[in-house]
Amino acid sequence: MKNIDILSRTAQLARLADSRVCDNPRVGAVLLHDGRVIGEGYHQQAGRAHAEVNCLASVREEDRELIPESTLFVSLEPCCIKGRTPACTGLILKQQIKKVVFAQRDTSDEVSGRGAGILREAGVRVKEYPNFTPTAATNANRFVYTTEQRPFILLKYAQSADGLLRPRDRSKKYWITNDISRRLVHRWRTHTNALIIGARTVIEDDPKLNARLFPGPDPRPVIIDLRDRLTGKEKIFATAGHKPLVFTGRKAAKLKADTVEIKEKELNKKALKKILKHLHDLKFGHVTVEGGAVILNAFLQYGFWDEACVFTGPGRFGKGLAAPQLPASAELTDSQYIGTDRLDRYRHLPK
Ligand code: AOF
Ligand code: ZN
Repeated sequence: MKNIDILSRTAQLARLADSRVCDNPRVGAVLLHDGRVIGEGYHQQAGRAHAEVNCLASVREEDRELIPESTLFVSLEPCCIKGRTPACTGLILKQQIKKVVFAQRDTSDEVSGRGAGILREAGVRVKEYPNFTPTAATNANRFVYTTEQRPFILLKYAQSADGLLRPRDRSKKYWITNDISRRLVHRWRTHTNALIIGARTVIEDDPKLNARLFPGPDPRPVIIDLRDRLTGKEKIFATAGHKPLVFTGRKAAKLKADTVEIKEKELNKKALKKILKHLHDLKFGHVTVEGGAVILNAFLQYGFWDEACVFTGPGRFGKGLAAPQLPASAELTDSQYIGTDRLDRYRHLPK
């Protein structure tokens, strides 16, 4: 069996983790003995066991004596610090594992390269695959969180076949995407720490913003209301899984929400930076921006985004509000049909 095949499995395991990993990366681990997988695990929640710990704990009693003769595969460099949990390098040495294969290095300052160094110094054979793409994707939120000091930002919106976000006649009820696409969006919601939307979208669409169509944790609703439009009677204050967080211009807002005052009345670069800093400090590793157009365009204009998922439905509106235009720095990575909807995924190319 090739090393990259097992690393692919670690990436699959990593992807099982939902938003409870918060600011931590999603990590998967596999223990291989003589071509046979004897253990598997992934990191499920910040503050709880790391992937390596869960992987070793999964080994059956009769296989435990094989642990020192096995190779441990991890999607990320094993940590070497006592953070919220003990160092994985300590566990690897204690279990006398002699071979470790991992993909990318951890970008946390205290770990980067040091985890691998500690293992090598102790005589462990370590092989790294820094260019392995499936794990680069699962580590991306941690990379952005540590290097940019902000959460990983996913932009998500749906447009009509003629490129509009909504019809001109706002009184009409409309759906752009089908049931399966909507369920997929709810699954994504279990993988993100916050859903960011503008006050205008809250008032006009009155959304619930939870993950009701898929089992898993709800994201925190984050509303940008720099011009103080919310009244507090909107559905979101009663139905969301979590207390909303509102970035507002007023001093003492009477909303059933946590409020953070932002002095800028425009969603300019300074205001966005303050908002992102606050979300970083809340240990949100991944956030999703769902609209409307003003909010999406602001994140695009200032380059605060990492991935975009764009649904295009089969219907046409004729006249209405134009969907955002993605810049030349957006690279199409995947395109697929979900029934009659098309889903295009883009990544923001690094500068
Ligand atoms: C690993 N395996 O499964 C994960 C790692 O606060 P803690 O204890 O969760 O430690 C945080 C550090 O561990 C930080 O460097 C983060 O990137 C890394 N996450 N490391 O060996 C794992 N989730
Ligand atoms: Zn660890």
